Amino acid sequence: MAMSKKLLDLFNEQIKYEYDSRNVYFGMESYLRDLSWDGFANFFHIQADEEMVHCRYFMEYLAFTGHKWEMRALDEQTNEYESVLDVFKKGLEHEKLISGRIKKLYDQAFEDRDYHAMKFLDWYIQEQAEEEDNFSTWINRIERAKDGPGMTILDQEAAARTFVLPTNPPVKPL
Ligand code: OFO
Repeated sequence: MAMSKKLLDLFNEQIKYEYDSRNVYFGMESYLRDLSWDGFANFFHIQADEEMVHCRYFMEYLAFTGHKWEMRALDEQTNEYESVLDVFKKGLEHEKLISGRIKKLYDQAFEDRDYHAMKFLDWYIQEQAEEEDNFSTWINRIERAKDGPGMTILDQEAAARTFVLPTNPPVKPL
């Protein structure tokens, strides 16, 4: 299945972005583990695992359409933050950046009239809306808890997050 050069390049760039996302969240986990916020740390551990799945779907889509994926150089990530709230705010910022990248991909697929790619990317459009909503909700709740005892309750809630493989993958697994 042919793909334009521009779209192929954006797909490969997205593999790097999703991999970088994993490392952004491992950096956040490291910061939170160091402060013994183990529940929040778990939240970001799971978030990092999900990023690997996002990354993998892009690889699988390329393989499925007869292309080789590339492994591009990753960016260095930090594990320094100011607070739990800061971590979640930076997480939301990061997700907004990724949403922008997905829209760029979609724009290119639209320009190419690559209907199959658009269908694949629909999954990510929905996923990014959910990611942004999830981070915004946690930010609101953490702001309400204001470093009081409510923070411990939120930490315990975050500890319960588990990794669940999506039941509706956008591409057939290899
Ligand atoms: Fe891959 O959604 Fe987050 O970054």
